[in-house]
Amino acid sequence: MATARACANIALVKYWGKRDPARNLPAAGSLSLTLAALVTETTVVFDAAAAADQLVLDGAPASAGDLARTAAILDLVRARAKIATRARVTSENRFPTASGLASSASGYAALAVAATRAAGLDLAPRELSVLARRGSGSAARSIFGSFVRMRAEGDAYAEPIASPLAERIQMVIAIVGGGAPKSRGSRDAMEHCAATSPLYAAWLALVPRDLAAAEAALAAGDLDALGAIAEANALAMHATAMASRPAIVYWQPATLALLAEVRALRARGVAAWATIDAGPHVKVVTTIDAAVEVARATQKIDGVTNVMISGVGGPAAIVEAPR
Ligand code: 2P0
Repeated sequence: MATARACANIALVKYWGKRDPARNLPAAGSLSLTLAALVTETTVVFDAAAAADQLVLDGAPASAGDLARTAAILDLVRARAKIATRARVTSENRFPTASGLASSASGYAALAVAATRAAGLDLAPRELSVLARRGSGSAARSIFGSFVRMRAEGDAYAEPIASPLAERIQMVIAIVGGGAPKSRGSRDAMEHCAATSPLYAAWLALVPRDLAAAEAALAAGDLDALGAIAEANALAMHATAMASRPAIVYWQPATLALLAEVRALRARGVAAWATIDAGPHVKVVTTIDAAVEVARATQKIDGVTNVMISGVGGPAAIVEAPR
């Protein structure tokens, strides 16, 4: 058995589209920040007495879909370790309650680390990243801490990027509630965009340019440049989704109000740039110095139900059992 912990991540240059859905290979690269406040802890026990794989998520038996996706990762681990034993998996999201945030990135990263160790394997981080990617594209990035780039080529793995900005960047996460219908899952939405959005080709052409500019900003320690790219890239992803037929619109009124608030903060000289994933919530790139002011400003917006401040998270790791 083994237990592992992994942090979620938020993309600054988004992953939106696959070149091979069967092997879950992304159509383009992406770039993210791993967040300390959003942690998943997963335990895997290979149990000779178990007749089938089992998954308990946040204390309750998982859906058939989640179990099948987890069993697919366990199958890859078993093939590599040359074992046939079934596993009992328990996974807990240590996210603030009702955060409304997806946990597949931290979840599959923690699963990859715990399952390989429990099977007696000792994989390099890059191999763990490839394995986590089979569960969820964004999970490949959660193997690493701080700033991470995902490579689309070949086996599609992630790797860390050093930047002086890791010392001062923070993220404010504004959760938009208000009884909105559940967002369309990103896996299905990406496929729909690729098939129907007239902007999808332009999106794929844009990503390498945004990646190059974001990496230059990270190397130079230029938060203004990084923030501007992150906000523009997220808006381009959402424009692509909105142009799909029928449209995919993740935004709620509070999402737009948050975008306006972030622009107003910036106009006052506050370091703040918005990014939005496959849902209505807004994540604000900011600094340690400005985070509390940004959090206060976003908390006042109608429809915002919860606000968190997160620092930079570390890599996925085994949790050693107390002796
Ligand atoms: C991202 N998202 O880069 C983008 C931006 C959502 C919006 O990665 O199908 O759950 O499991 O590989 O990783 C969410 O997609 O997709 C995602 P799959 P995943 O963070």
